[in-house]
Amino acid sequence: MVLDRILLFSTRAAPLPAIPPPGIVMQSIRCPGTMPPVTGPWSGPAIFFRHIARYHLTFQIASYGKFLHLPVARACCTTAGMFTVLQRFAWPLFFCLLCWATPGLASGGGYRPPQDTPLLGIRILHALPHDPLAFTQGLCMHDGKIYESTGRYGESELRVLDAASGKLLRRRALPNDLFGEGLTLVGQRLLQLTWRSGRVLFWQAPSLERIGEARLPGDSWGLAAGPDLLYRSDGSATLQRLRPHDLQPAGSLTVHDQGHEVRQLNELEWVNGRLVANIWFEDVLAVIDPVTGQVQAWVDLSPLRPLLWPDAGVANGTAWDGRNLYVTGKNWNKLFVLRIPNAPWDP
Ligand SMILES: [Ca+2]
Repeated sequence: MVLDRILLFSTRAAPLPAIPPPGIVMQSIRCPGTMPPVTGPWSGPAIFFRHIARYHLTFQIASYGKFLHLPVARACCTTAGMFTVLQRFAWPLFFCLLCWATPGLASGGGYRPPQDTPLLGIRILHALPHDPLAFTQGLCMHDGKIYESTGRYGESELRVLDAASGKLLRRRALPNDLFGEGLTLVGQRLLQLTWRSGRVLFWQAPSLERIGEARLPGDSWGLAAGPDLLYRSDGSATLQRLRPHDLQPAGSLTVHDQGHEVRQLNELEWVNGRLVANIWFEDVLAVIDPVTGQVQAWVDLSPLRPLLWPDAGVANGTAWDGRNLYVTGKNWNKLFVLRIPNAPWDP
């Protein structure tokens, strides 16, 4: 999450392609041999380098394309201007050089779905507007409303949106020392995690009246409510089960796919007896068996990326209304309503 803050440079919005008509299933093609799962001691650096490379090469450098002409040339004519330009481009240039110097890491890093696990396409029903300033950390739905938790110190909020229009209905600011994270509903009570403060905030839905809080030690990323238990992610491959009435631990669930642990589990959603998880920095959703931890399928969100503005961050935010999947991300300008053909949660 800290990395996101470093990476979110201000860039200019570019024209976006139109949303395709609802009937079209969008699915990328697997490239055999190019998607190995990364394990072992190099997996951490590999993931890190690839994420950096993806951000800067795909978005930042592309976004700066127009900027690289006259303004830069003029700025480079003075020492102060040169310093400003170098300062602005230092991180992209540094990481580009690093990735070019270590092609194995840059191209082979990160988790890739094994070939035997289904990779599902998406059908976009429609797209709602979404506040591009919302650093989305949690999303859930109830009774025609979308509840959203946003992060960052000094900017974290709890929001309620109209599910039909995406319009912001109400918002509550968190104290400046709290970083909003995962969000779920238990009855009419909203539970909002905070990142490293060990505090869970309770709110009444839909009024967003603050009704209390509880302690919950450790890193908190995502939160979902199953019929009997809550599931909390902390960025590892292991989800913690919690009792919903007192948030006491009730075991854990390690998520794996074809023998490989699936790390960076982030925002969560309970969908018809399955857990659906965002993976930090990946445009996929993992569909997880909540008993065994096995990934039953992956949902490919990469077709959404070209429909977003250039500053859109990672996919993070999944909610289920009983029929459709609502998907957004950090600083996304859209909230998509999706159907997933052949999903494991279908009857
Ligand atoms: Ca969710």
